[in-house]
Amino acid sequence: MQERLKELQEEALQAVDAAADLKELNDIRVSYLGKKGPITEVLKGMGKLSAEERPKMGALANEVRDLISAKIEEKQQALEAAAVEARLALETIDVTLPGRPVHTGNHHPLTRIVEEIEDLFIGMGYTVAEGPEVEKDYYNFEALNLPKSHPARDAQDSFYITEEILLRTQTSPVQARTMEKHDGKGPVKIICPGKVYRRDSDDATHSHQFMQIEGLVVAENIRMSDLKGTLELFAKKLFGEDREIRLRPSFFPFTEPSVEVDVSCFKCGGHGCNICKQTGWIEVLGSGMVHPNVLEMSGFDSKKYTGFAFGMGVERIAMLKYGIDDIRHFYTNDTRFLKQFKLN
Ligand code: 2U9
Repeated sequence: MQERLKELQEEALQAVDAAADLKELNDIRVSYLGKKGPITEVLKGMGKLSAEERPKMGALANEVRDLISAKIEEKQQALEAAAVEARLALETIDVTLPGRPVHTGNHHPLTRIVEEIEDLFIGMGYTVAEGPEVEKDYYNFEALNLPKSHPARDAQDSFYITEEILLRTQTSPVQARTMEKHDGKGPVKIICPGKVYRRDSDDATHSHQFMQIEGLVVAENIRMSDLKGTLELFAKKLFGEDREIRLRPSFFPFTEPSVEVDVSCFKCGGHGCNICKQTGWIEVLGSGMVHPNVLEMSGFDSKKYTGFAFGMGVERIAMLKYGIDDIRHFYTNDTRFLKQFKLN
């Protein structure tokens, strides 16, 4: 019996040693130490032993069982540690490998210009006002001193929904609506960015849809010098501190007097080059003192209040600033074009 126990011990320890994984090890535990295992089987024969030998054999059997059990435990820990090691090796991150680049988008060049101009005017105390793109003839034309028969309407032919409703040709109706809401009380100090529409043939410099930013200030004692100072600051901020502006007389139905505003050429500094067509000046916006008719139609007393207004095409500003040669680049969504306006 003693020999049989030693034999079993030897066999079990070898099996434990050879076990390749936790499942195999568990099978060994069940087969050697389980209730139907060979050790239990041997112990069943103890009845045949003398009273003297029985406790010795019992002690030996327990010793063998404990030894096998301890070896299994030891092996289990070793196998578990090896499994963790293997997993760690598999999941090792090579920190010296360059990371995968994350492709991020960027703002559209027109958005960039609009936000830059908005920030500039917000800094001067203006608020940003928006309004509908599908507009009433009244706000788009009538309230801006362009009655039905006015010849200047020809220059802004639009897409009509009905006789009285059209796609706005300028953002000026937003100013007219804002003034109306003010109930004849100043000050009004707003800029209005947005899309506008005109019946036009598209080419490198014309588009039937484009963006404008217009501004309006109405208060007591607003003078032409306020207009000039504001636009000079605008030109310097957008095109460089060394820029100067020049006002040329012009005509707009909604302003009187009206001026076109040129900025000294940012490329040649005013000496003459291909950008400024050898003149030293580049036209960037239109402006003027708000026509008394416009003030009155929107409920302001033109004897008490005066104001100035200005308007610019955002595409034109962006084309000048970034050297873009075709307005259609803005609308065709070619990522090779758009990516060039990524900051940093
Ligand atoms: C109100 C009163 C006056 C807005 C103005 C211009 C001059 C102007 C053009 C620039 C290029 C339009 O995009 S463009 O084709 N705009 O020259 N706009 S003054 O005057 C207003 C607007 C609203 C109530």
